[in-house]
Amino acid sequence: MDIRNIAIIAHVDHGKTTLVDQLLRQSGSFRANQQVAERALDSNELERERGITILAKCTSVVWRDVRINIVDTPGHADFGGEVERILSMVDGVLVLVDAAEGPMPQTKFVLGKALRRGLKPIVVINKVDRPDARPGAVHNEIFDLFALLDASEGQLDFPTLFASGRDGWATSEFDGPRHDLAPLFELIIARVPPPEADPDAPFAMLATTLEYDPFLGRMLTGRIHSGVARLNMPVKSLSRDGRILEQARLTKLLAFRGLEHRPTEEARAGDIVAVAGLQLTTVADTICAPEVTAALPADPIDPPTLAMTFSVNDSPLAGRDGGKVTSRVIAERLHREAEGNVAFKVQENAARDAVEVSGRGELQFGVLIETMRREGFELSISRPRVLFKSDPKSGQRQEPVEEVIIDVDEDFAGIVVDKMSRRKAELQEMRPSGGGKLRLSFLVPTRGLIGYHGEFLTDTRGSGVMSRLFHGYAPYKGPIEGRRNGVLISNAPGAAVAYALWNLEERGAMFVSPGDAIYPGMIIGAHSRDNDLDVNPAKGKQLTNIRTTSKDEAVRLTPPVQMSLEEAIAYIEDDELVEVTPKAVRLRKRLLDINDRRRANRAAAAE
Ligand SMILES: Nc1nc2c(ncn2[C@@H]2O[C@H](COP(=O)(O)OP(=O)(O)OP(=O)(O)O)[C@@H](O)[C@H]2O)c(=O)[nH]1
Ligand SMILES: [Mg+2]
Repeated sequence: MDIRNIAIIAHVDHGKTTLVDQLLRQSGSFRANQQVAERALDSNELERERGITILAKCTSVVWRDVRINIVDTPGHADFGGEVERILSMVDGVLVLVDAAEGPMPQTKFVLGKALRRGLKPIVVINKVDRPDARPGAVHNEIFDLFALLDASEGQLDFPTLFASGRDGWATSEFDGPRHDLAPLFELIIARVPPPEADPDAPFAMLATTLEYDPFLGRMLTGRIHSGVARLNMPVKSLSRDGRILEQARLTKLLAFRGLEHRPTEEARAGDIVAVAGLQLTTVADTICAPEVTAALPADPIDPPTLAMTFSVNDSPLAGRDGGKVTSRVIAERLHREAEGNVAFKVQENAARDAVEVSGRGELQFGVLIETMRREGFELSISRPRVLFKSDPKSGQRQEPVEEVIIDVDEDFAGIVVDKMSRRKAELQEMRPSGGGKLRLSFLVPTRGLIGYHGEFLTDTRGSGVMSRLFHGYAPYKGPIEGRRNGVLISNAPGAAVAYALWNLEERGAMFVSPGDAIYPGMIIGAHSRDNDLDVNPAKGKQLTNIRTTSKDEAVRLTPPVQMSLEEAIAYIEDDELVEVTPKAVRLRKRLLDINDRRRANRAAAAE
């Protein structure tokens, strides 16, 4: 059968997974009565909850006797390291751009990678149904972006479709007929070249993504570069530098058919398949017949930019919710994660009571921690640290820098520019983006962005949109001020009392509600001043002989600040920790004892 391999790339939320739903549906990949969830490919629990794609996934549809393998990619920059490798297994890309938002940082990033690989993209201006769509202007912006990214003549001549992935239509003229996605299927078959692959050479494929299947174990997905893969055939694997990693058999061979992974006996060069049976092989390694000697060329995996320490939960409330609490089970779990997820590196400290995990972004860490707490783990998490590099020539210290694009109402631009420049951001561009909004672009050290997102939402009353993307390494920019407020620290154990919280409200915003468990050293609120304050949130009203009316005792409390896991991690300072259990996320001082903290502060002041 004729084959086409394509990837769908775009900025986060521009509608990739929704479009795949419709491609599956309109190609007749579902049975007539099959119940299919919306964004069917976002199949894992956290993907469904958060409405984002975390792992790239493969599917395939048949259109007029041509099999089209489709790879849906994550749009969020934290998971974007995968996209580059995925482009190595396809011969064409659909670049989706939201008809209202236009090209965004991740569009530029993934498009740049696709153009450099020599792929000729098909542009889909998506969500044309949006009332604020501006397809004409967006089309021009996309052309400018291609030019900016040094597209070749052939690439600049890109075909464009106007579409609503959600409503299931695409058309080559903006005012053309809005029937179905046939124009998109036709364009894919006409414009994407069939894979160039030699079925007569020995078998070789590059492992491109890795997943754990509860039944089959380690599953490696890739495009068969040459030859034929057969069930149970003996294979070996080679690392990028050509070392032999292991010898094994292909105990499972799976083809992607709609939403299913279908076992198959044989697959030929050019097709995308998943294989099982290898234990040590990972992404960017070559799986091949025993007689092959050279590894296939592969891009190195992006280095991590952020690190966090995971340690045992040693708060007084430890062990109440979770069954998995010891440093040994935590370390084992993290090692397993790093085996299956190439974006993470894991290292135990010398004392073996904490594990340093390095990765790429706060969201990526958030997803890992959330997964672990659902599995019953309790953890203490430190503030993320940026990983520095030293310039090989000058030995100068370098730090990761990100490109940040912010859309805000004009009224909020001042405060955003002010806050960003305090975080050592450089304003690159400021221009109107329609509807009284401004689009600001900055280059800013990753260090400066930790913890900014929550503040940004408050400053712009929730109306601002911010997106960020790894830009590169630049010379260290000097110290950046941290959180400006101190915190309110409990000096009592027990449970928070409404009356006490009501009295504390004038000191700052609370993080706890009446009845919540507290302990000495736990952070229960933000202080409105810059110093930390020890307070007693458990202190009730003095009872007197004369009973007051019950009305008098019912205090009205401002609802507490509810932080998500990621917000909590971004909020804390170096001398603080986030306590994570299956049921709770609490903030605490690293040193719980007030005297220990005083001593540490004195020592720090003396230095
Ligand atoms: N108006 C409109 N909304 C759409 C369309 N396609 C998708 N959406 C909405 O846009 C949101 C994001 O859609 P997804 O398909 O998850 O986007 P995605 O590009 O896969 O997102 P990530 O994988 O997280 O990068 C959802 O709320 C969709 O309902 C469309 O054609 N029109
Ligand atoms: Mg998606």
